[in-house]
Amino acid sequence: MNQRRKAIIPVLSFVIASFMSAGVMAEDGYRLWLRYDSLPKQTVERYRPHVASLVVQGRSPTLAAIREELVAGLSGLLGTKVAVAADLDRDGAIIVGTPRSSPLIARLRLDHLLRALGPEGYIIRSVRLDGRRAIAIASDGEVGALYGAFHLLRLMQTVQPLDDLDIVERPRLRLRILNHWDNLDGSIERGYAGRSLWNWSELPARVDQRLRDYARACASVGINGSVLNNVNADARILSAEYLRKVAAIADAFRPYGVRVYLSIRFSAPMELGGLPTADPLDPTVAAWWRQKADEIYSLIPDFGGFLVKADSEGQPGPRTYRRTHADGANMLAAALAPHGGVVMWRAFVYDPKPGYDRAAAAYDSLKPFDGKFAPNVLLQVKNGPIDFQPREPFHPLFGAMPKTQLMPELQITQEYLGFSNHLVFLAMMWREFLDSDTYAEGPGSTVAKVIDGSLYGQRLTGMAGVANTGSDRNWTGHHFAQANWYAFGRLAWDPNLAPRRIAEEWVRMTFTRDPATAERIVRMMLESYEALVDYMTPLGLHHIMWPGHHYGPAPWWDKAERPDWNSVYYHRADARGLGFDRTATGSDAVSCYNPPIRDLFANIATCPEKFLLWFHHVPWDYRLLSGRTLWDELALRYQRGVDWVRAARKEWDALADRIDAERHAEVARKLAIQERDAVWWRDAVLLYFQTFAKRPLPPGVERPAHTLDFYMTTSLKW
Ligand code: BDP
Repeated sequence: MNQRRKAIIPVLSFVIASFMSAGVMAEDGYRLWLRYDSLPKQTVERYRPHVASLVVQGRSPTLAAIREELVAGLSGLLGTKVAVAADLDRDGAIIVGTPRSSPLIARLRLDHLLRALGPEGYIIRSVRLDGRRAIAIASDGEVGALYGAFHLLRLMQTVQPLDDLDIVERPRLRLRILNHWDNLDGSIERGYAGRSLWNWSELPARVDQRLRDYARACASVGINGSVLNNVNADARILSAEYLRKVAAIADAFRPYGVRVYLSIRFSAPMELGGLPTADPLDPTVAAWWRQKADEIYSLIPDFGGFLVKADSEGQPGPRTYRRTHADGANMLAAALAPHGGVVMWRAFVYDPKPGYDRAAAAYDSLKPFDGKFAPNVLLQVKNGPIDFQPREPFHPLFGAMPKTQLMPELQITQEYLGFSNHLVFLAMMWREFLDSDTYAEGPGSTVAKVIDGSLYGQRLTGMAGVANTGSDRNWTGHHFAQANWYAFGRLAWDPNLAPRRIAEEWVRMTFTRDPATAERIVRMMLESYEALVDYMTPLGLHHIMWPGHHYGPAPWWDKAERPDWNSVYYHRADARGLGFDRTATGSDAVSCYNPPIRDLFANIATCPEKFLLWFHHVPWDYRLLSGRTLWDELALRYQRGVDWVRAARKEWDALADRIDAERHAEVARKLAIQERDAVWWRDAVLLYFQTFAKRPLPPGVERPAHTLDFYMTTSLKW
């Protein structure tokens, strides 16, 4: 090294060190919502008597993780290193553990209550032991204690009081799982935040530190499972070589209570095992899967199970052998059952038949199997009947399979919602879905009650979210997309949570503790979903995006080999009007729903306007609730969406001095793209539908910048 470089290094490290000590950290979003920057002085003074020391008795990887998180969190938030003690030696300790790991917790005699809450539930309570005050975080399981530790940190991060705590929590759903559509080559199907987090070529020798941070983030919101690979699965994931890599990931996740699962390829016995068939009823096939399961569990004793996309979009499945979904799922379930694993069988199946409507396809294929699946099978059903559109009515299967363990699949990654360019808070969409009344057992049979076991008492419950994470430094591409990962975890823990509460927590933990600023950001988030629907697919429009990549509009698309892969199949625009008639005069897919919601949807006068064009072919001059014609209302909705994005940009700009410059600028750049895209959607879609409606744009709607021809030949760039 030359002299000059030698001299520069100490200077540089001094500069970096002083930056760090001044609290100027790179605001690149890496820390997610787990930011432990020091609280205001007054708050610290208020908290200090409650959190003077930390006592985590016992030894285990999870207990070590708890200790580490609380030391980092408390020290950061309070601005001084927290004292770690072996016993309760002063007032104001935090004691954490299970009755087995911690003699102090055992002395609280909470065993009965803790057992009822299960190994993931917890109690946070202000207690007295030997006359000393303490906050106890107690659970029947160490992972539950970890969840409790994150809860306490969240209280502090969001500046909640710590006096007289009495919090009792348990997850409403058992499996709270991220689905990663990651390929073995490191690419991610529908991923918009860089490459896969799993570096298969380095594994198992090297396990990236980032995997631990991923597991921490998951645990902090109660996510307890991760399907590592794409549902369009590569059989090699089950090879001995890859299973060793998977085991290394499982080892990294284990302290945080995150179990690994794998997507399997149904024909793997042929591709990997060299068998002549993958027929689920062939004994050699079943034996191959049993042996494979044994091999997996010998490496990963707490392996979660399989996720299966079969007989869907070209993926192999039981149909080749004239076997049913139940035959396929139950054969796999039998292989996993001795080890306690589960099968998540996807309901995303839609084989074209003459006169068929894709919105009824999965219902028709799967409803007949209600009650036919093995006890360790869950049927994983997308929230809506088509495919993760900006807005869909709930999937009718949620009201039709009382004897099946239904597990919703939500899409956190924004395949159809502007990738990682658009700010949209998805908790609003998920709330609408979970609150939908299926009327399966009369009024009040909401999706939330169907899936959490309260309606039918299923033993196994769960929720899956297609992850939006990747190798980008900020994990999700857009800083605000982190909120959707957060919201998914919170809703999987408690499907009854209000989006406002989730947004408030997240904003305070992530961007600012200033209540007025937080409120402004929260409001933006809460409005963002409806705005996106306005500028993409208002009034029940769906599947009108550019084919393949799905970014930007292409309502004119009619070139795909399958009719139901074309936009024109879904909107059915003609001289008379717009929309898909799914009533008795059309496909009658509405009959998949239970009365009275079926009749409500089927009647154009009572159908909620947000689903109008989903269920009805509506004349251009039909009057909506606003008194305006369909055409005018449609045009004004698109304009309203654009107006919102413009207002959001102004609002964000006005917050410049309240958010760190780095994240502020990055979000501002994304909002500029969002405005460009919203304008583009409005112009392209309205110009195209105008060729049918033959009516002028109503006053208040801006004229498009280009001709229809331009939009039809130009794909929007992301
Ligand atoms: C669609 C995606 C496709 C997925 C498929 C699925 O476009 O990439 O493979 O869903 O869920 O939304 O299987």
